[in-house]
Amino acid sequence: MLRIAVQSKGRLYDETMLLLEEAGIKLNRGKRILLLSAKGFPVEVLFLRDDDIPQSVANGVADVGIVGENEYVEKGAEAKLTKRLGFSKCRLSLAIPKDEEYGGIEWFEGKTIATSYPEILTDYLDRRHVKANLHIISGSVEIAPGIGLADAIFDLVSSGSTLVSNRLKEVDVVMNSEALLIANNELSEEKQAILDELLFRFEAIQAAEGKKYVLLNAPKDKLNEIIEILPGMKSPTITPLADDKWVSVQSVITEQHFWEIIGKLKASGAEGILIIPIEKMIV
Ligand code: PRT
Ligand code: ZN
Repeated sequence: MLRIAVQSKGRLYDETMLLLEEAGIKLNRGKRILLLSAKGFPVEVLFLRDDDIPQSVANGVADVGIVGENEYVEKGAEAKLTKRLGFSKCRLSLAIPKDEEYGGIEWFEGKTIATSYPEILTDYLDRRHVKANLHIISGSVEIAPGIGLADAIFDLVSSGSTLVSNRLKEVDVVMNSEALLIANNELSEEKQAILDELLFRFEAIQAAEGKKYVLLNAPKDKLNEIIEILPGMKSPTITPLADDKWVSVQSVITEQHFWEIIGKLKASGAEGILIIPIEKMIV
């Protein structure tokens, strides 16, 4: 049995649960809200505050955990970074009042900075030989300058709109963050085997992300031109049709270049183009 710690509610919750579900981990909804076992896979899920996940994994209360990189680095917990999961992306940045002139990191010398990430910030300022006072608060950091509690803030930013509405501007990105899968340093062989299977499933899900399966009919005399347009996994599958002047072509395309590719295919004489979502991809 592998115990996975996940955030009980908040910004990581939805995508974490979706990822687990796509990996075939269906939870037995029971009365015990803190700990749920999965159906058909030897995993149980422990719901915690994100702040507690790195430590729980380090001390073995949980075997693995899904947590933001910001929390993992801040807590300095002795747990292995096993996989970057690519969601809940944000950055930890220094921000100052919008009308201040900013010439560089020296601006912060002697200033008071409000933050919930004192470890990461202290380390960053020390390396740049800047001495500042930290005001440690756990929520609503962005209002601190406006109410005179601090000169600046060091906090998570994603769209930047919270900064704008508090008349602040981002002046230095200290680190980027995304959700991580972290693991205890001393997993038993049995737990490691379950984790390996889980990683295999996560990779299949990630590989399929942003990819579509395309099926189309191509006139044989245009086949080479059409194959050139389709960047398949290896090469496209080609099957004959009842009309021997035509063939069916199947391949995988990325969403990024989707409309561009479809436009070129049509212009090259492809017909009956079908686009199908891909759920998992084992490469
Ligand atoms: O209750 P618990 O302790 O579990 O949750 P929490 O309140 O500490 O964390 P939560 O749910 O807010 O965030 C969980 C994780 O999501 C964070 O640790 C980050 O790894 C990640 N994440 C991604 C974010 C953001 N984006 C984000 N934008 N966490 C917080 N924010 C906040 C930020 O602090 C600021 O207040 O959103 C605001 C900024 O957003 P923008 O879009 O206006 O820039
Ligand atoms: Zn938290």
